[in-house]
Amino acid sequence: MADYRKMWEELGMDVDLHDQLCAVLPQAFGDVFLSQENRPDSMDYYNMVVADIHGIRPAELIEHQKKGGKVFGTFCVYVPDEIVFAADAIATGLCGGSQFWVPGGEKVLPANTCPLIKASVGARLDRTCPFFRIADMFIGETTCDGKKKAWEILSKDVPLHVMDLPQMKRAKDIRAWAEEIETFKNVVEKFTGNEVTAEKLAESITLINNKRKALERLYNLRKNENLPISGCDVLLISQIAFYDDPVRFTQMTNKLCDELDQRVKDGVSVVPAGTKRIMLTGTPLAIPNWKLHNIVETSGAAIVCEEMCTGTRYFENLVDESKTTLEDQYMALAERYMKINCACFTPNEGRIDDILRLAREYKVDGIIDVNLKFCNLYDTEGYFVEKAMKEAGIPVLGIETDYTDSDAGQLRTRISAFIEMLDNK
Ligand code: BJ8
Repeated sequence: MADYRKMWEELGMDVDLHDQLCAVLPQAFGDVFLSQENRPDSMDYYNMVVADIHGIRPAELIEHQKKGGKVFGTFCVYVPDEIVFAADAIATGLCGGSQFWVPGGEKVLPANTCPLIKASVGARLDRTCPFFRIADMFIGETTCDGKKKAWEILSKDVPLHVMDLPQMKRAKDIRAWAEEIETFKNVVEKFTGNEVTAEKLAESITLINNKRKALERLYNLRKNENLPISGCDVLLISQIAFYDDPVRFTQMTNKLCDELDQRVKDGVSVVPAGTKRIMLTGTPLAIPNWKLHNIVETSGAAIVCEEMCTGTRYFENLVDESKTTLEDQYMALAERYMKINCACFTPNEGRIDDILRLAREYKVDGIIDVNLKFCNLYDTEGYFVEKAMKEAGIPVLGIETDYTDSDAGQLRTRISAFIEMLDNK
């Protein structure tokens, strides 16, 4: 890793504490990713991005700020990045996925808060993540109660705008979300001093759609019987999508897909024929949360799809590019974003339909429904997920986990038993 200490010091980070994180990440990355056999050559790009995760992209964001640009940090896939890029600003994901940040969050949040929220708050307050230092403004949203309260705490430390996400999907809720997107545009314009015109917004809609298309292309390749790429590698790419430069990310992901196309033609697979195909559903897996993928894929199965925000919920459905006025573009954005099926909505039957459809498309043998500890939304919705899968005859295993490694042994036992059951079916 290049030496970015000076940059981190200038960001006001706790560099000594941050060193502890830097000390463990390379080992974890090597264990999970570099130990895999027959990885596509094009994974080199993503390896490089992660190896310098707190260096390369933060340095680019700082360069952007030096030229007068702003950086917005987001925590949810409902927040439309298109608005940010249309104002010549940059959006970057901020969700924390490491146990390293959790104790910092627990200093101000109840212990029975989900680890994603605790890690995100801890990363900011402990000053151990450059992205959390660089972002000029954080954008929260009213998805779950834990996040709503966390925004109140974070807003004492950093400028923070909260988007009021409706919790139902009636026509009036979609209109309300379009209005909220307009309000967001006004906030972004004021903060950046840059006007968002219909032309600029059309450009950024295409920019983000292109990223979605590249991810969809990558996911479609996993539908092949011969699996050209592991679930671990696709998870890493999905995680990087949240903060990498969108143009470069799209190019590199399409380049990877070209290589995978060739693999499919040549009948190359990263797993032996007959390996059981698993889909994960549930709460997001923020970087560097690689625990479950690693366990599943070192227990004899392959992950072929993630019905998650670090997965299909991030890229499915495009924004209509044909609109030429801001009013129509807000509505087109609202319609696309309200097709995401997060458990914070009620009812949320669309998510069950998605899971059933994805299970068919990706020819999955079984589903693991994942819940981050203390997420009531996805935990409760697990009831419907399990019921629907049982009715459809798809084996399902429900698990709850956090960011610690303390349950890794137990998870491995349960997941191995599940895979064995699939093997014997
Ligand atoms: S669209 S899943 S990114 S809200 S896991 S913090 S819900 S208690 S992350 Fe999410 Fe947007 Fe929904 Fe996706 Fe709360 Fe649950 Fe924690 Fe969650």
